[in-house]
Amino acid sequence: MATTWKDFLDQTEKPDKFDEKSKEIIEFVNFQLRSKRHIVLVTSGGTTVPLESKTVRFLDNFSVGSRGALSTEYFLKRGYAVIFLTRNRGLRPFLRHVPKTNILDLLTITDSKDVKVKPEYEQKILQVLQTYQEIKNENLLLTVEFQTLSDYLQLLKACSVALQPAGNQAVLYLAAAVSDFYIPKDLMPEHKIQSSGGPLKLSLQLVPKMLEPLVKEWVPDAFVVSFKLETDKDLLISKALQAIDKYQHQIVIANLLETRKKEIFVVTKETQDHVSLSDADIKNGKEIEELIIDCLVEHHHQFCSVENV
Ligand code: 9Z3
Repeated sequence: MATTWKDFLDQTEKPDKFDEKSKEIIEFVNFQLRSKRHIVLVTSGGTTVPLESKTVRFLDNFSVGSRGALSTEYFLKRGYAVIFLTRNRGLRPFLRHVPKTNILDLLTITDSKDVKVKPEYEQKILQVLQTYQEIKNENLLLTVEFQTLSDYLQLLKACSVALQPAGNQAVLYLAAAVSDFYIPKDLMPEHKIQSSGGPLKLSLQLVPKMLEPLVKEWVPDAFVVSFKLETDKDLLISKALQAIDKYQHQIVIANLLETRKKEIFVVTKETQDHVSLSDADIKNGKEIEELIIDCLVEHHHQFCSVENV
């Protein structure tokens, strides 16, 4: 059973194509460093926790990856390059603006048997595609996928270590909803759990906190933003402050499950800022991630200027 982060990472398998993905991440970071860009790692979506080695069943959580996908777009708008570490079926930046979830509903076949976007969607698709292609042509967005908790943590370490040379130009924006519990390999059944065994009792172990090595060892000079999610508003700020105190990173964004799309708190050691959308903002389609990123970019610039004095 893993009690430290090192044991956890040693005892869990690396995700598929890990070496290939790590190489891609390093190359992407080096490219951005040569172009003198700020780089942000955005983590997004929920991690799964397998119940069997040959996995039929797993535990999952509510996160759909909106926070990560929307924030990625606003970071790109502010000139940051983004490594988007996302759950494989999570919401994607840009794609989220495409009006239909089934791509086939967007298309039509012409008399000459060509495939075309239906006229009513042309304008919208053109707009989204133009922005997306500009981002891709300038190599500003790298998408890396995970599914399980261990995939996520192995890739989080790979991304963090790759960002080390970026020093204080790197931002880590840890919005993924990461499980606190897991079943270690040595306690996990190999095959599908049989219902003939009667009601299922699960015993889950605690996942070692990765924010600690991330801040202290993997990217010690970076600007680190973690998220604190609660359902009880009386716990929210105190838990955010505890996290800052324990891990000594720069910012915790505190949010409640039910109100996360319209209000958050930006918590630092010294300050607590309430950031929220007004009714008029909501009516006009404004997104809270735009306000979050504006606020963080300001904090990051200040962090870089203090560090560079
Ligand atoms: C968040 O709090 C994110 O804002 C949400 C976004 C997951 C609520 P959606 O993906 O939701 O847009 O549907 N992320 C962090 C959640 C988390 O696991 N935090 C840990 C904790 O609260 C600390 S790292 O203890």
